[in-house]
Amino acid sequence: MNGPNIEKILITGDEIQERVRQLAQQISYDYEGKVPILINVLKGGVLFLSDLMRELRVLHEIDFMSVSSYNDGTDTSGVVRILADLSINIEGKDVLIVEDIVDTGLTLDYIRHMLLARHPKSLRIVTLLDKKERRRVDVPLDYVGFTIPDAFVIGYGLDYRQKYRNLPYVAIMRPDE
Ligand code: PRP
Ligand code: 7HP
Repeated sequence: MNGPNIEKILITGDEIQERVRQLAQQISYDYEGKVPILINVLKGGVLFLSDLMRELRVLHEIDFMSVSSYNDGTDTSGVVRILADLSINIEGKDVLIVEDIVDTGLTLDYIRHMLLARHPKSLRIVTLLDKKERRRVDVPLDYVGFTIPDAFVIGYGLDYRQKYRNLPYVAIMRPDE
């Protein structure tokens, strides 16, 4: 198997697991007595969701949406496509969107408005990675794992041309890859 062309490991697997535990602790505290619906944005967010939910100490449900804005490369197309919608009604529910990364913010801004139109009781966002410098639309983030620099990253769910999602760490990819 050809390995990825990695410039450096930005966040180790241990650092991710520790931060996920801390986020889960905070979320469990904030949602005590509630049963939030965790909405996972496929495909990148799937590793983060599965680790996060195992650490949560509140009852919760999960559901999935599939969207895509990065066609096949390292830059956003700017057009968000809904590939698959939720399977449950979120009206009157406490909703927590679980994302792997917020980059330009275009994806999340689109999803957030779409979900708000369905009248959830509350809507919050947790993202593992926040690439702040690249933001084009302001999106309110309630829980952030790590703020990262403006570099293309792979691993822990994040892909380059659909590959490398399985890496247990987050790494910066060499630009010439
Ligand atoms: C990635 C990521 C976020 C989005 C962030 O999804 O999972 O949803 O890009 O970028 P933005 O803030 O610039 O909109 P992608 O479209 O690559 O799909 P994937 O999760 O299947 O990899
Ligand atoms: C999307 C995305 N996917 C993989 N790596 C990154 O750095 C990314 N930013 N936005």
